[in-house]
Amino acid sequence: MKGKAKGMVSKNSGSSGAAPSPFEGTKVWMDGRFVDYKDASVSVNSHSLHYGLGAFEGIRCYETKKGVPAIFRLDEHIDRLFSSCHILQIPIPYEKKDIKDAIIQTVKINKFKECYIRPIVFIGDGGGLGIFLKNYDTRVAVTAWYWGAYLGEEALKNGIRAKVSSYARFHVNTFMGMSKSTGQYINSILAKKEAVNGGYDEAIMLDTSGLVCEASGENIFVYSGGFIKTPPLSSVLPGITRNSVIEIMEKEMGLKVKEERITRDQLYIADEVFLTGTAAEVTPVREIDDRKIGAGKAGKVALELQSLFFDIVKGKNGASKYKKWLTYAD
Ligand code: PPE
Repeated sequence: MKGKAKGMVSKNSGSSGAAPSPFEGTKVWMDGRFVDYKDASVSVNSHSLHYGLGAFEGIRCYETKKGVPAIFRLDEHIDRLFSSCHILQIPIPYEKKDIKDAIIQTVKINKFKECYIRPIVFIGDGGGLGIFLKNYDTRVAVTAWYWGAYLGEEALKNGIRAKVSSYARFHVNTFMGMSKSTGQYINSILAKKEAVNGGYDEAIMLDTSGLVCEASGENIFVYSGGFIKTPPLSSVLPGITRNSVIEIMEKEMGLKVKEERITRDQLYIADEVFLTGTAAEVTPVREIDDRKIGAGKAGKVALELQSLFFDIVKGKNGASKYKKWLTYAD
C-alpha cells in the first residue's frame, strides 16, 4: 500500500527516535459508539486476555481511482467473523449489518484514504474468570490504522526468504482452524519469531503429519508444471485473499488451480511459490530453507497476479467486473 494517510508511521519522526503509535489519535468503535483510542481500554480481568478466546478479522481498505476509499470483500470478512464466533460459541449482540455499518463509519470518521481494519469480538470481565464461562460479556470493537506493505515494499517486488518452521501447525481437532480466533495465533507468533531470529522473513508451517499448511499469517500457493496448487481448506484458514486470487487466476490468467496436499520438498522444486493474505497481499517467495525457488527471484505468475490484484482492489484497469468485491466508504 502506497501513499500517505492519516496515522501513517514515519520511522524518523519523534524526538526519542521511537516510532509513534500508528493508533494514536484514531477513533475506535467500541460496543456501539465511537471513543478516542486512548479511552478504548479493556479490563485487566477480561476473560479473553487470560484465556485467548476471541475472534477477529483483518480487512484492507484501499484508495481507489474514484478518489473514494473502498473496503475489500467486506461482506465475506463479516461472514467469517460471525462463523468464527459460531464455531467458538461466542454470542454476538449485533447483527451483521450493524458491524458492517460500524466498519464503514470507522473508515469515514478517521478520514482514512487507505487503512487496515481490525474488528474484534472478545469477552470482558462481566462474566467473571474461570474456564467455564456461563455468562458471556461479549465486547465488540473496530479499530483501524495505516499499515503499509506487511513484509515490506521490497518483499512485494523481489520476494521473500522463508523457513519451514520447527513448530507444527495445530491439529485440525485442536483449535478449530476455520475460525480466525485470537488464541490460536500463539502458534504463528512462535513460528514467526523463530524464522525472523534465524534471518528469514516468514515461517512456513507444516501440519502434524508433515504436510504444508500455510505461513504464519498467509495462505500458500505453488506454481509447478503449469498448474497452481494450494493446500485444501481442511488444514488452513479459509483466506479471503486465497479465495480472491483463485478466482483471478482462473478467470483472468487462464490457470487451473488444484486444492491438494503439498509436501515440503515439492516446495523446493516448484517453479514459483507465493503467499497471500490481507496484510501480505500477494508476496512472492524466492527462497525456502536456503534453496532457491525457480530462478531465485519473484516469479512471473506471482507478479502478474499481484498486479491484477492491486488493480482490482483499487478499482483500476478493467476491474469493473470485480466491483462486487468493493464497498465504497463514501
Ligand atoms: N492464514 C493465516 C494463519 C492468517 O493469519 C491469514 C491472515 C491468512 C491465512 C490469510 O487470510 P486472509 O487475510 O483472509 O486472506 N492474517 C491476517 C493477520 C496478520 C497479522 O499479522 O495480524 C491478515 O493478513 O490480516
